[in-house]
Amino acid sequence: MKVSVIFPTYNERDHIVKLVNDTVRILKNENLDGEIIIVDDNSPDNTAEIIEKEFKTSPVVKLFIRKDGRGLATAIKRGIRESQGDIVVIMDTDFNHNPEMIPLFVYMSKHFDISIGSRYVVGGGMLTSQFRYYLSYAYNLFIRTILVMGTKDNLSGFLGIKREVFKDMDLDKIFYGYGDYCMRFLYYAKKMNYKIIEVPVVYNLRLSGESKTNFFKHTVDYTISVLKLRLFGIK
Ligand SMILES: Nc1nc2c(ncn2[C@@H]2O[C@H](COP(=O)(O)OP(=O)(O)OP(=O)(O)O)[C@@H](O)[C@H]2O)c(=O)[nH]1
Ligand SMILES: [Mg+2]
Repeated sequence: MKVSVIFPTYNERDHIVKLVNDTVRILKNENLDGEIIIVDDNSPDNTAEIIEKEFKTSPVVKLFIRKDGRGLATAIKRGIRESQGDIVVIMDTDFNHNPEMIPLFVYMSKHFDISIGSRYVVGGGMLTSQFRYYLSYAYNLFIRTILVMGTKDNLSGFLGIKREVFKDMDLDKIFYGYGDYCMRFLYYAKKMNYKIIEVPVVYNLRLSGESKTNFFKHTVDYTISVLKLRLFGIK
């Protein structure tokens, strides 16, 4: 069984080498055959150059640089298309998501089609301020209610997915925008009756660098996405 770990990067120069090395070590310790797919949007801080220099000879690290446009969800889509693993793991590249959880996602794939790294089930949480935690909890409650989702963390962004889930999926209709791809993906998966589990994860603080999330703009965009999904489904 092969695992593809997808890392979308934009200005993550100070911790990307550590993240890749940690991930390679974690996969090796668990005897997991894996590949690391990095999709960088030509980051002005030279993230791609650093990766190229450090992992030029690595057989498992594959770097793709996009020079025409930017975007988190389309970077992940490119990563999925370039990947070959039986299980695809999607995660942030700033240590918000702990790579030590990857083997658990792989284990879960024996029983489930999709694992969500969830902040809102027992054992999960966020090391951010209480304010941010409750704000994101309340917003996720809104999504869950409007879309009638069984799952609690529909904006997780930390996912383990069996390849066959992508088989009949039109990636272009789901992987656009920013973190809202996650709710579209889970909405689709629910409609298709895939087996989903929420695994508790703790959302850590980013290790260094700056956030690319514009909370006001993204909340407006996500709300439009929720309403569109509710009214029209995946179109
Ligand atoms: N390729 C690519 N990656 C992106 C883009 N925007 C964000 N990312 C990556 O998406 C992930 C999430 O972005 P962050 O800036 O960490 O957003 P956040 O996690 O909401 O904010 P923090 O909690 O402050 O880290 C990170 O791994 C980013 O490098 C983009 O336009 N292109
Ligand atoms: Mg982050």
